[in-house]
This record gives sequence, structure tokens and C-alpha cells, in this order.
Amino acid sequence: MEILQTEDRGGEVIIDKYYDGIRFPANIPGNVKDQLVSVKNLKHTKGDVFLDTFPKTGTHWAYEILYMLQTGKAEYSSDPFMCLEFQATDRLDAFEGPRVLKSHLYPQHIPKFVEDGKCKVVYIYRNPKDTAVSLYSFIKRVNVNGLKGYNGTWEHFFEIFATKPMHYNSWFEHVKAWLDFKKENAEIPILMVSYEDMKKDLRSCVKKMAEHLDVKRNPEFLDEVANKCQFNVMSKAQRSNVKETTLSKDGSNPFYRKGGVGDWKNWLTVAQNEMYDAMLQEKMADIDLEIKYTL
Ligand code: PPS
Repeated sequence: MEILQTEDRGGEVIIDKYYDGIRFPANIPGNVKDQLVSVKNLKHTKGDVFLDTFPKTGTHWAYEILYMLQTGKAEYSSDPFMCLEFQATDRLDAFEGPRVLKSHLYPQHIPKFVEDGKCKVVYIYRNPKDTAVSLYSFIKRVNVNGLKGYNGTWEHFFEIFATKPMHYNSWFEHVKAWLDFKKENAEIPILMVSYEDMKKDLRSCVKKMAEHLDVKRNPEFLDEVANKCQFNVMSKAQRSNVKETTLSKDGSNPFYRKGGVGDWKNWLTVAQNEMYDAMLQEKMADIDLEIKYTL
């Protein structure tokens, strides 16, 4: 494992732990390798669901939906697990299901039982412009190792987000890795859902997820899940989540901000947008996925 620093044009740095080709946020425990070995060997429990995302693309949102669908109760998880790579896995092994295991891991690092097709997988993706805005806003709000020192401007941050590897390498690499994994492993039940589709028609996405998990839930229950997981309702309920508010500089919950599609228009300058769109044209040639930037 190596400690790597990504330096922006203003000299501000984001620190990562680099291991096995991937840059992990510096708050991942220890030498990374031991944590990944524990994750790989995690025990399978009946009813497990595996949720994977690139950071800031709807992890908490999908987690609550999947948790409600699995438990059959339209109640928020009172003690959501952290992402697998940050979590003591003995606690997970001791947990009586149903578990929704969330992570930002690349396919090569997911638990063995997930690779073996033993549980349902959901991958959420979000357009990279809104993802960049959300990540920058998060980094400015939190007080966790490896992030708290970063005090760069949006202009400088966006430049590194677009052009340099940082947490989990890059949005493009992550989405491509999961698309390829899905294509190459047709026997693994993977459902890909976009943040934008969830925003546009949450009820339909909740139904799609319930069908994917193969849980029989009546229409009223699906309505209730969709209602409870709307941004306004869910963010209000999570406002004082102690586990999460302690991560922020100001005591707010840093995992909730605007929860919308298209806020990037308020952040990207015309020049930034043109630069990124030119890049997208080239990079998206490899990514067979429709990405929506507005609703
Ligand atoms: S993390 O740190 O990777 O787990 O963050 P993640 O949960 O993936 O993403 C945080 C963004 O998701 C928004 N969010 C929601 N949007 C719509 N509806 C609901 N219910 C919801 N819950 C969380 C959250 O506000 C962050 O996006 P931004 O754009 O910053 O608001």
C-alpha cells in the first residue's frame, strides 16, 4: 500500500491509499489489503443484498429502499452499516440478516459469495457532473482523515475530478468496470438503476428493485417505501443521525444536500462544461449506458 497525494492547481491535496490498482480514501482502515481480504471472505447470510456505487451517486438512498424491501417494513434502518471497505467485518458477520451490504468497491474486490452469484446485486449510477458537485460539497463539509485538509476551490477540484485519478480512481473507470463485470458475468443477478430515473419516477424504480430482489410486496407497501424515500422526507428523518452528523464540521448530516438532478448547471462554468463535454464524447464511447444530465 502506498499513500498518494493528488495535488490540485492551487497546491491543495487529496490523500488516498493506493492498493491493487485502486485509490481508496485515506480513512479506509490500516494497510487496505487486510480489510479487502476480510471483505472478500465475508460470510454469506440468506437474504443478503449487495449494493455498489461510485461515491455520491445515491448510496444512502438506495440503501434505505433496499433495506425496507428486504425487511418488509417501511422503516429506516436505524444503524446503517458503513460501506464494507470501512467497516469491521466481524460486526457484519455477527449481524442477523437481512443485510444490505453497501460498497464503492470495484468488482475485483467484492465478497467471494457475491462473485459466486449467491446474492442479488444493485448498482446505482448518476451523471458525473452532479456527482462531482456532490463530492466537492461533501469534501468541504466533512472532518474525516484524508479529506478534512482539502481546501481547494471548485475550479481546481473539478479539474482534478475530470482529469486525474482520485478516490476510487474515476467515475468513468468505475462505471465501465461494473458494466464489463455485468456483461462478463451474466449468471450474477445485477440490476443497474440510475439516480436520475429514481428521481423521475421513484415508485417505478422501487417496484423494479422489489422484482429484482424477488420479494413479494403489495402496491400499498411500495407506495409507502417510495414516499418515505423521497428526498425531503428521508433527509429530514436522517437530519440528526448521530453516526453521520459526527463526520461533519458543522454538525449537519453531510450525506444530504439538495438531492436533485441538474445542480451542476449552477456550478460548472461554460468553459468547464465545454471541456468536460469534449472529454465525455471520447470516454463515453466505451460506456454503453445512457446518462441523463437533466430531467
Ligand atoms: S456516499 O457518501 O457515497 O454514501 O453518498 P451517497 O449517499 O452516494 O450520495 C449522496 C447524494 O445523494 C443525495 N441523496 C438523495 N437524493 C435523492 N433522494 C434521496 N432520498 C436522497 N438521499 C440522499 C444527497 O443529497 C447527495 O447528493 P447532493 O447532490 O449532494 O444533494
